[in-house]
Amino acid sequence: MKFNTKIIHGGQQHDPSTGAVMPPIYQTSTYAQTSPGQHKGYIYSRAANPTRSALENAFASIENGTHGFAFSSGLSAIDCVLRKLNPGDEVIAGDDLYGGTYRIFTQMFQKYGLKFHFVDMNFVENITNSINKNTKLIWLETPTNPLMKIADIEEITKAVKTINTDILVSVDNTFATPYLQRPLDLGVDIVMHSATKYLGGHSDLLMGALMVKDEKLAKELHFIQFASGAVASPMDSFLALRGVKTLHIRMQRHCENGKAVAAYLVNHPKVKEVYYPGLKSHPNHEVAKKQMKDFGGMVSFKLKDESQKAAFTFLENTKVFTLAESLGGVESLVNHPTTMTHATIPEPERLKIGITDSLIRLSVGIEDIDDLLEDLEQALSK
Ligand code: P1T
Repeated sequence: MKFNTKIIHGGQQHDPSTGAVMPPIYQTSTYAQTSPGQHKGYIYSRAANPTRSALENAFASIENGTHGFAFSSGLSAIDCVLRKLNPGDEVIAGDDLYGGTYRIFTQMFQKYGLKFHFVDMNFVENITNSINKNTKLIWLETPTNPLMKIADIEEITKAVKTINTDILVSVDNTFATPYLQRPLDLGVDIVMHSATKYLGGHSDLLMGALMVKDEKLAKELHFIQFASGAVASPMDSFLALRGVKTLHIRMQRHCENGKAVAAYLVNHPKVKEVYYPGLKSHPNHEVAKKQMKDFGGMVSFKLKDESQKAAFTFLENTKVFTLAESLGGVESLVNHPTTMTHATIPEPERLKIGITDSLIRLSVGIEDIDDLLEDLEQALSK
Protein backbone atom coordinates (compact mmCIF):
# COMPACT_ATOMS: atom_id res chain seq x y z
CA MET A 1 0.00 0.00 0.00
CA LYS A 2 1.10 3.57 -0.66
CA PHE A 3 1.59 5.80 2.39
CA ASN A 4 -1.65 7.77 1.93
CA THR A 5 -3.63 4.52 1.89
CA LYS A 6 -1.69 2.99 4.77
CA ILE A 7 -2.49 6.01 6.89
CA ILE A 8 -6.15 5.03 6.66
CA HIS A 9 -6.13 1.24 6.33
CA GLY A 10 -2.73 0.08 7.62
CA GLY A 11 -3.11 -2.67 10.23
CA GLN A 12 -6.86 -2.13 10.37
CA GLN A 13 -9.79 -4.53 10.06
CA HIS A 14 -13.48 -4.04 10.57
CA ASP A 15 -14.67 -5.02 14.05
CA PRO A 16 -15.04 -8.82 13.80
CA SER A 17 -18.21 -9.00 15.92
CA THR A 18 -20.26 -6.19 14.30
CA GLY A 19 -18.46 -5.03 11.17
CA ALA A 20 -18.02 -1.56 12.73
CA VAL A 21 -15.72 0.39 10.40
CA MET A 22 -14.01 2.16 13.27
CA PRO A 23 -13.01 0.06 16.28
CA PRO A 24 -15.38 0.61 19.22
CA ILE A 25 -14.02 2.24 22.36
CA TYR A 26 -13.57 -0.93 24.41
CA GLN A 27 -13.96 0.83 27.75
CA THR A 28 -13.11 -2.22 29.82
CA SER A 29 -10.31 -3.12 32.17
CA THR A 30 -10.74 -6.89 31.99
CA TYR A 31 -12.05 -9.82 29.91
CA ALA A 32 -14.08 -12.92 30.82
CA GLN A 33 -12.34 -16.30 30.82
CA THR A 34 -14.27 -19.57 30.49
CA SER A 35 -11.61 -21.47 32.45
CA PRO A 36 -8.30 -20.12 33.81
CA GLY A 37 -6.20 -19.21 30.78
CA GLN A 38 -9.10 -19.79 28.34
CA HIS A 39 -9.86 -16.42 26.73
CA LYS A 40 -10.16 -14.66 23.38
CA GLY A 41 -6.68 -13.15 23.37
CA TYR A 42 -7.40 -10.37 25.83
CA ILE A 43 -6.78 -10.80 29.56
CA TYR A 44 -6.36 -7.38 31.19
CA SER A 45 -6.19 -3.94 29.52
CA ARG A 46 -2.71 -3.10 30.81
CA ALA A 47 -1.46 -5.99 28.63
CA ALA A 48 -3.73 -5.28 25.65
CA ASN A 49 -7.02 -3.62 24.79
CA PRO A 50 -8.70 -3.98 21.37
CA THR A 51 -9.00 -0.22 20.77
CA ARG A 52 -5.36 0.28 21.69
CA SER A 53 -4.36 -2.74 19.57
CA ALA A 54 -6.05 -1.17 16.52
CA LEU A 55 -4.08 2.04 17.10
CA GLU A 56 -0.83 0.19 17.78
CA ASN A 57 -1.23 -1.70 14.49
CA ALA A 58 -1.75 1.62 12.70
CA PHE A 59 1.34 3.07 14.44
CA ALA A 60 3.45 0.12 13.26
CA SER A 61 2.12 0.40 9.74
CA ILE A 62 2.69 4.13 9.18
CA GLU A 63 6.34 3.93 10.28
CA ASN A 64 6.95 0.74 8.26
CA GLY A 65 7.50 -1.17 11.49
CA THR A 66 6.14 -4.52 12.60
CA HIS A 67 5.09 -3.49 16.12
CA GLY A 68 3.71 -0.30 17.64
CA PHE A 69 3.11 0.62 21.28
CA ALA A 70 0.86 3.37 22.63
CA PHE A 71 1.68 5.04 25.96
CA SER A 72 -0.04 7.55 28.20
CA SER A 73 2.37 10.33 27.11
CA GLY A 74 5.43 10.91 24.97
CA LEU A 75 7.58 10.93 28.09
CA SER A 76 6.27 7.54 29.19
CA ALA A 77 7.32 6.18 25.78
CA ILE A 78 10.83 7.60 26.36
CA ASP A 79 10.75 6.18 29.89
CA CYS A 80 10.03 2.73 28.41
CA VAL A 81 13.09 2.87 26.13
CA LEU A 82 15.35 4.01 28.99
CA ARG A 83 14.12 1.15 31.21
CA LYS A 84 15.75 -1.26 28.77
CA LEU A 85 19.13 -0.01 30.00
CA ASN A 86 21.08 -0.99 33.12
CA PRO A 87 23.08 1.07 35.63
CA GLY A 88 26.44 2.00 34.10
CA ASP A 89 25.06 2.12 30.54
CA GLU A 90 25.66 5.28 28.52
CA VAL A 91 23.45 7.23 26.16
CA ILE A 92 24.58 9.73 23.51
CA ALA A 93 21.89 12.30 22.80
CA GLY A 94 21.57 15.49 20.77
CA ASP A 95 22.38 18.78 22.51
CA ASP A 96 19.02 20.29 21.51
CA LEU A 97 16.03 18.31 22.81
CA TYR A 98 12.54 18.93 24.13
CA GLY A 99 13.00 20.22 27.72
CA GLY A 100 11.07 17.28 29.21
CA THR A 101 13.32 14.78 27.42
CA TYR A 102 16.40 16.52 28.85
CA ARG A 103 14.72 16.49 32.28
CA ILE A 104 13.86 12.77 32.30
CA PHE A 105 17.44 12.00 31.19
CA THR A 106 19.23 14.21 33.71
CA GLN A 107 16.84 14.35 36.66
CA MET A 108 15.28 10.88 36.58
CA PHE A 109 17.57 8.32 34.94
CA GLN A 110 20.97 9.80 35.80
CA LYS A 111 20.27 8.95 39.44
CA TYR A 112 19.72 5.29 38.51
CA GLY A 113 23.25 5.15 37.12
CA LEU A 114 22.77 5.95 33.44
CA LYS A 115 25.25 8.40 31.93
CA PHE A 116 24.21 10.88 29.25
CA HIS A 117 26.46 12.66 26.74
CA PHE A 118 24.89 15.61 24.90
CA VAL A 119 26.57 16.35 21.56
CA ASP A 120 25.94 18.40 18.43
CA MET A 121 24.55 15.79 16.04
CA ASN A 122 25.59 17.86 13.01
CA PHE A 123 28.97 16.17 13.14
CA VAL A 124 28.91 12.38 13.10
CA GLU A 125 32.37 12.25 14.72
CA ASN A 126 30.88 13.89 17.83
CA ILE A 127 28.89 10.70 18.21
CA THR A 128 31.48 8.14 17.15
CA ASN A 129 34.14 9.79 19.39
CA SER A 130 31.80 9.48 22.40
CA ILE A 131 31.12 5.77 21.89
CA ASN A 132 32.73 3.38 24.37
CA LYS A 133 32.03 -0.14 25.60
CA ASN A 134 29.20 1.13 27.83
CA THR A 135 27.32 2.94 25.05
CA LYS A 136 23.92 1.32 24.58
CA LEU A 137 21.69 3.97 23.03
CA ILE A 138 21.91 6.91 20.60
CA TRP A 139 18.99 9.32 21.03
CA LEU A 140 18.24 11.52 18.03
CA GLU A 141 15.57 14.19 17.76
CA THR A 142 15.29 15.59 14.23
CA PRO A 143 14.18 18.25 13.56
CA THR A 144 15.12 19.31 17.08
CA ASN A 145 12.87 21.15 19.50
CA PRO A 146 13.14 24.18 19.42
CA LEU A 147 16.16 25.01 17.21
CA MET A 148 15.11 22.89 14.20
CA LYS A 149 18.52 21.27 13.79
CA ILE A 150 18.58 18.30 11.42
CA ALA A 151 20.61 15.15 12.07
CA ASP A 152 21.55 12.88 9.16
CA ILE A 153 19.72 9.76 10.33
CA GLU A 154 21.17 7.36 7.77
CA GLU A 155 24.77 8.55 8.08
CA ILE A 156 24.70 8.47 11.88
CA THR A 157 23.04 5.05 12.04
CA LYS A 158 25.56 3.57 9.60
CA ALA A 159 28.51 5.02 11.53
CA VAL A 160 27.18 3.75 14.87
CA LYS A 161 26.35 0.27 13.58
CA THR A 162 29.80 -0.02 11.96
CA ILE A 163 31.31 0.38 15.41
CA ASN A 164 28.84 -1.84 17.27
CA THR A 165 25.62 -3.30 15.87
CA ASP A 166 24.24 -3.77 19.40
CA ILE A 167 24.02 -0.04 20.09
CA LEU A 168 20.38 0.96 19.65
CA VAL A 169 19.57 4.05 17.60
CA SER A 170 16.30 5.76 18.46
CA VAL A 171 14.71 8.72 16.67
CA ASP A 172 12.14 11.06 18.20
CA ASN A 173 10.10 11.63 15.03
CA THR A 174 7.54 13.96 16.64
CA PHE A 175 8.27 17.07 14.53
CA ALA A 176 8.63 15.31 11.18
CA THR A 177 6.02 12.53 11.46
CA PRO A 178 6.16 9.51 9.13
CA TYR A 179 4.61 11.70 6.43
CA LEU A 180 7.97 13.49 6.11
CA GLN A 181 10.50 10.83 7.15
CA ARG A 182 10.49 7.17 8.17
CA PRO A 183 13.58 6.47 10.28
CA LEU A 184 13.05 2.66 10.46
CA ASP A 185 13.61 2.62 6.67
CA LEU A 186 16.94 4.37 7.27
CA GLY A 187 18.18 1.65 9.63
CA VAL A 188 17.25 2.90 13.11
CA ASP A 189 15.93 0.51 15.74
CA ILE A 190 13.23 2.55 17.49
CA VAL A 191 10.99 5.41 16.42
CA MET A 192 9.40 7.44 19.20
CA HIS A 193 6.61 10.02 19.02
CA SER A 194 4.85 12.38 21.28
CA ALA A 195 1.57 11.35 19.62
CA THR A 196 0.08 14.25 21.58
CA LYS A 197 1.29 16.33 18.62
CA TYR A 198 0.86 15.68 14.88
CA LEU A 199 -0.25 12.02 15.09
CA GLY A 200 -3.22 12.93 17.30
CA GLY A 201 -3.37 16.27 15.56
CA HIS A 202 -6.21 17.96 17.44
CA SER A 203 -4.75 18.96 20.84
CA ASP A 204 -7.26 16.73 22.61
CA LEU A 205 -5.10 13.96 24.06
CA LEU A 206 -1.74 13.08 25.58
CA MET A 207 0.01 10.05 24.13
CA GLY A 208 3.36 8.49 23.32
CA ALA A 209 4.28 5.95 20.67
CA LEU A 210 7.11 3.54 19.95
CA MET A 211 7.52 1.69 16.66
CA VAL A 212 10.05 -1.06 15.92
CA LYS A 213 10.70 -3.76 13.34
CA ASP A 214 12.67 -6.28 15.38
CA GLU A 215 10.77 -9.09 17.06
CA LYS A 216 13.06 -9.43 20.09
CA LEU A 217 13.13 -5.69 20.73
CA ALA A 218 9.33 -5.57 20.37
CA LYS A 219 8.97 -8.30 23.01
CA GLU A 220 11.26 -6.44 25.41
CA LEU A 221 9.43 -3.14 24.97
CA HIS A 222 6.05 -4.81 25.34
CA PHE A 223 7.21 -6.42 28.56
CA ILE A 224 8.27 -3.02 29.95
CA GLN A 225 5.03 -1.38 28.79
CA PHE A 226 3.01 -4.15 30.48
CA ALA A 227 5.14 -4.34 33.63
CA SER A 228 5.31 -0.55 34.15
CA GLY A 229 1.78 0.17 33.01
CA ALA A 230 1.88 3.62 31.37
CA VAL A 231 -0.53 2.59 28.62
CA ALA A 232 -2.81 4.76 26.47
CA SER A 233 -6.49 4.68 27.45
CA PRO A 234 -9.19 3.23 25.14
CA MET A 235 -10.74 6.69 24.62
CA ASP A 236 -7.42 8.33 23.77
CA SER A 237 -6.55 5.40 21.49
CA PHE A 238 -9.81 5.93 19.59
CA LEU A 239 -9.14 9.67 19.24
CA ALA A 240 -5.54 9.13 18.14
CA LEU A 241 -6.60 6.59 15.51
CA ARG A 242 -9.16 9.05 14.18
CA GLY A 243 -6.43 11.71 14.09
CA VAL A 244 -3.88 9.52 12.31
CA LYS A 245 -6.26 8.93 9.41
CA THR A 246 -5.93 12.56 8.27
CA LEU A 247 -2.20 12.98 9.01
CA HIS A 248 -1.18 13.20 5.33
CA ILE A 249 -3.76 15.87 4.51
CA ARG A 250 -2.98 17.92 7.61
CA MET A 251 0.77 17.66 7.05
CA GLN A 252 0.45 18.96 3.49
CA ARG A 253 -1.15 22.13 4.80
CA HIS A 254 1.21 22.40 7.79
CA CYS A 255 4.13 22.27 5.33
CA GLU A 256 2.62 24.86 2.95
CA ASN A 257 1.82 27.24 5.79
CA GLY A 258 5.14 26.63 7.55
CA LYS A 259 7.03 27.52 4.38
CA ALA A 260 4.98 30.70 3.88
CA VAL A 261 5.46 31.80 7.49
CA ALA A 262 9.23 31.18 7.32
CA ALA A 263 9.48 33.14 4.06
CA TYR A 264 7.51 36.01 5.60
CA LEU A 265 9.63 36.14 8.76
CA VAL A 266 12.95 36.03 6.89
CA ASN A 267 12.07 39.34 5.25
CA HIS A 268 10.70 41.06 8.33
CA PRO A 269 12.85 43.98 9.57
CA LYS A 270 12.27 43.10 13.25
CA VAL A 271 13.40 39.50 12.82
CA LYS A 272 17.04 38.57 13.32
CA GLU A 273 17.06 34.89 12.41
CA VAL A 274 14.62 32.21 11.24
CA TYR A 275 15.10 28.50 12.01
CA TYR A 276 13.32 26.43 9.36
CA PRO A 277 14.92 23.52 7.49
CA GLY A 278 13.12 24.47 4.28
CA LEU A 279 15.13 27.69 3.98
CA LYS A 280 18.18 27.51 1.73
CA SER A 281 20.04 29.44 4.42
CA HIS A 282 19.41 26.69 7.01
CA PRO A 283 22.77 25.00 7.73
CA ASN A 284 21.24 21.52 7.34
CA HIS A 285 18.99 22.32 4.35
CA GLU A 286 20.68 19.73 2.11
CA VAL A 287 20.36 16.94 4.69
CA ALA A 288 16.73 17.93 5.26
CA LYS A 289 16.09 17.77 1.50
CA LYS A 290 17.67 14.34 1.35
CA GLN A 291 15.77 12.70 4.19
CA MET A 292 12.48 14.62 4.43
CA LYS A 293 9.65 14.77 1.90
CA ASP A 294 8.95 18.38 2.89
CA PHE A 295 9.86 20.62 5.83
CA GLY A 296 6.95 20.61 8.27
CA GLY A 297 5.04 23.22 10.20
CA MET A 298 7.44 24.14 13.01
CA VAL A 299 9.21 27.49 12.66
CA SER A 300 11.39 29.19 15.27
CA PHE A 301 12.76 32.71 15.05
CA LYS A 302 14.63 35.34 17.03
CA LEU A 303 13.77 39.00 17.29
CA LYS A 304 16.43 41.65 16.68
CA ASP A 305 15.45 43.23 19.99
CA GLU A 306 16.92 40.57 22.27
CA SER A 307 15.09 41.64 25.45
CA GLN A 308 12.55 39.35 27.10
CA LYS A 309 10.16 42.32 27.06
CA ALA A 310 10.15 42.47 23.25
CA ALA A 311 9.46 38.74 23.03
CA PHE A 312 6.67 39.00 25.61
CA THR A 313 5.07 41.92 23.74
CA PHE A 314 4.86 39.75 20.63
CA LEU A 315 3.64 36.72 22.61
CA GLU A 316 0.92 38.72 24.35
CA ASN A 317 -0.39 40.19 21.12
CA THR A 318 -0.93 37.30 18.72
CA LYS A 319 -4.60 36.54 18.25
CA VAL A 320 -4.83 33.59 15.87
CA PHE A 321 -1.64 32.02 17.27
CA THR A 322 -2.52 30.93 20.83
CA LEU A 323 0.22 31.26 23.44
CA ALA A 324 0.50 27.70 24.79
CA GLU A 325 2.85 24.78 25.21
CA SER A 326 2.56 21.86 22.77
CA LEU A 327 2.43 21.76 18.99
CA GLY A 328 1.21 19.78 16.02
CA GLY A 329 -2.52 20.45 16.35
CA VAL A 330 -4.70 21.95 13.63
CA GLU A 331 -4.61 25.31 15.39
CA SER A 332 -1.54 27.58 15.39
CA LEU A 333 0.32 27.93 18.69
CA VAL A 334 3.16 30.16 19.81
CA ASN A 335 5.60 29.28 22.59
CA HIS A 336 8.46 30.94 24.47
CA PRO A 337 11.00 28.12 25.02
CA THR A 338 13.13 29.78 27.75
CA THR A 339 10.17 30.37 30.08
CA MET A 340 7.87 27.57 28.94
CA THR A 341 8.83 24.28 27.24
CA HIS A 342 12.57 24.50 27.92
CA ALA A 343 12.60 26.29 31.29
CA THR A 344 13.74 23.03 32.91
CA ILE A 345 17.11 23.20 31.09
CA PRO A 346 19.71 25.13 33.16
CA GLU A 347 20.30 28.59 31.68
CA PRO A 348 24.00 28.06 30.88
CA GLU A 349 23.12 24.92 28.88
CA ARG A 350 20.36 26.76 27.03
CA LEU A 351 22.55 29.76 26.22
CA LYS A 352 25.40 27.52 25.01
CA ILE A 353 23.24 26.28 22.13
CA GLY A 354 21.35 29.52 21.49
CA ILE A 355 18.03 29.16 23.31
CA THR A 356 17.79 32.79 24.35
CA ASP A 357 14.98 35.06 25.54
CA SER A 358 14.42 36.35 22.01
CA LEU A 359 13.69 32.87 20.63
CA ILE A 360 10.05 32.25 19.73
CA ARG A 361 8.65 28.93 18.47
CA LEU A 362 5.62 28.70 16.21
CA SER A 363 3.56 25.61 15.58
CA VAL A 364 1.98 26.70 12.32
CA GLY A 365 -1.52 25.27 12.03
CA ILE A 366 -3.75 24.64 9.05
CA GLU A 367 -5.77 27.87 9.11
CA ASP A 368 -5.91 30.24 6.13
CA ILE A 369 -2.38 31.50 5.54
CA ASP A 370 -3.57 35.10 5.02
CA ASP A 371 -4.97 35.19 8.55
CA LEU A 372 -1.77 33.72 9.98
CA LEU A 373 0.48 36.24 8.23
CA GLU A 374 -1.81 39.12 9.16
CA ASP A 375 -1.68 38.01 12.79
CA LEU A 376 2.13 37.87 12.80
CA GLU A 377 2.27 41.28 11.11
CA GLN A 378 0.05 42.98 13.68
CA ALA A 379 1.81 41.32 16.66
CA LEU A 380 5.25 42.25 15.31
CA SER A 381 4.14 45.85 14.85
CA LYS A 382 3.37 46.28 18.60
O1 P1T B 1 4.27 15.86 26.21
P1 P1T B 1 4.49 14.40 25.90
O2 P1T B 1 3.40 13.78 25.11
O3 P1T B 1 4.86 13.61 27.11
O4 P1T B 1 5.75 14.33 24.90
C1 P1T B 1 7.02 14.78 25.24
C2 P1T B 1 7.77 15.23 24.01
C3 P1T B 1 8.72 14.40 23.45
N1 P1T B 1 9.42 14.75 22.34
C4 P1T B 1 9.19 15.93 21.74
C5 P1T B 1 9.98 16.29 20.52
C6 P1T B 1 8.25 16.82 22.25
O5 P1T B 1 8.06 17.99 21.62
C7 P1T B 1 7.52 16.48 23.42
C8 P1T B 1 6.54 17.41 24.04
N2 P1T B 1 6.71 18.74 23.67
C9 P1T B 1 5.97 19.81 24.09
C10 P1T B 1 4.96 19.70 24.97
C11 P1T B 1 6.34 21.11 23.53
O6 P1T B 1 5.56 22.09 23.58
O7 P1T B 1 7.46 21.19 22.97
